[in-house]
Amino acid sequence: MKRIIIALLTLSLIFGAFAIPVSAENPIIPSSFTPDPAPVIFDGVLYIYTGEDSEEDNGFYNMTDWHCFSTTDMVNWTDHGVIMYPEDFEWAEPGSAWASQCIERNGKYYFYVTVTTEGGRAIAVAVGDSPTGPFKDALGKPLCGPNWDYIDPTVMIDDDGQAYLYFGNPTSYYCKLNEDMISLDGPIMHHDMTAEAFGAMPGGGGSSYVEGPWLYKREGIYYLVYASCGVPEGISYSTSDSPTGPWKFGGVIMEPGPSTTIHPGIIEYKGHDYFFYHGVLLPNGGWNKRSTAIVEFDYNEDGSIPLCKHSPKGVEQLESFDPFGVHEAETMSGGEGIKSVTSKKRTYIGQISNGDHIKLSGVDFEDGAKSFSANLFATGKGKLDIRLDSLYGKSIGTIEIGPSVFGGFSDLGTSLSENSGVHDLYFVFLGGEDTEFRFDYWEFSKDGKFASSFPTLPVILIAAAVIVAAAVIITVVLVRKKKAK
Ligand code: FUB
Repeated sequence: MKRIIIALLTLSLIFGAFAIPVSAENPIIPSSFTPDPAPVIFDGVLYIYTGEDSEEDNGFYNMTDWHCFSTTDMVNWTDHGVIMYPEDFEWAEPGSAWASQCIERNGKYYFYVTVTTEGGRAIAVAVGDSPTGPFKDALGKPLCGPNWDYIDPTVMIDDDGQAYLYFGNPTSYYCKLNEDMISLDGPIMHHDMTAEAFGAMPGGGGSSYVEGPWLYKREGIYYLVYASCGVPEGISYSTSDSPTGPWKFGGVIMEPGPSTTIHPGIIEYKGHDYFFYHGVLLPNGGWNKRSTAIVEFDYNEDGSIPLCKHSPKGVEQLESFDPFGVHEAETMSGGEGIKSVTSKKRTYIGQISNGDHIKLSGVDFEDGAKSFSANLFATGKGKLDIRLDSLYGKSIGTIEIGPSVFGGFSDLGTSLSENSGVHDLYFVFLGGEDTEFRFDYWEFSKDGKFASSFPTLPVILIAAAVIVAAAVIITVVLVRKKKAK
């Protein structure tokens, strides 16, 4: 497949643009595996918190860290990088970054996570001053647990200010939180796991509740959405007129199938209702390599939730994307062959090779951008081609990159040809077989100014040769002068 893409890219460079439809919008994040999505709105921005399934298989769920992503248009998402590792809880095991959720109270952000520790799993809580952290372990010990049932926290603050924490597999546990959000107000309770409350497990065997609870309130009704139906999991929901139940089974929202597990989150954003879950659609995806997807739905008049269909199509873009000003390369609606990397210094897109690309949807260039600057690194010679409307579409500018020196990123730029209006935007990387590109941030500008190029290896070698030659000439002249005296 990669060879065909590279051949088509080369043809489009030689013969000009042609349109071949590419990339569905599900899964929404192409640059890492993103299981267990938890959607939350802070200051008008929609964030999701996810785990990260490691490429290194350990035969189970090897989940190295938690990521945070944000959007304002539902299609272009910015990856804020790794926001925490299980190791940030000194008492927790590496690789145990299971499901999470973040909530704000009194200006602080409380990040509830599942980790494994001695004796079982546990719900931990960390605190930060922003939705993207940094977060710090609030307690130095579990908030709940250890207990092998204690996974998948979901938190809700009710209209009267009382906060509730739900979690659990295969039992639904709940407790009240104190206003400090890091201590329990009373004991941990659990529900009677009946078919009336949570539906009947297909084939018998009690209630269909499995795990992954998601608690919220809408128009006076409390909803508990959860993974159900056994393995593979589906998603069901129950309703109540109280945040602690008793719950009444409402129905199935998604039939079992898209993945072995399928972790739910529901939220209303800008007048639309969205159901978040994870499937296995990313290349190399699988039961423990999962990625977030979204379906839009409408509640029925009585508040019931319809059956949603798993689909690669994704959701509609809510507003166009403004490309002016500095943007992270980790902002995208699609892409291929790329990997989000969080180092000590920065989060960037790495592991990019010949033929790989990043896509942004519905980008509004208004009257047109005159220039483009990007912060890039390449291990060999290559280029970044900026294309419109299709992966094989019109090129509006090209930046020659690398080889970069001393492992450093360089600010590079180019002027652009006509690009006014709204377009899908593709950053396409072309280079040698072994060249690796890294991409940190970019900027379109209306004034035609672009960042100047940091000297690449050949330029540095030429500069060094000139300096050495000048030193030799000066020395020779001085020696001759001395002799002449
Ligand atoms: O991702 C690890 C576990 O798988 C989660 O905690 C569950 O909800 C299921 O998605």
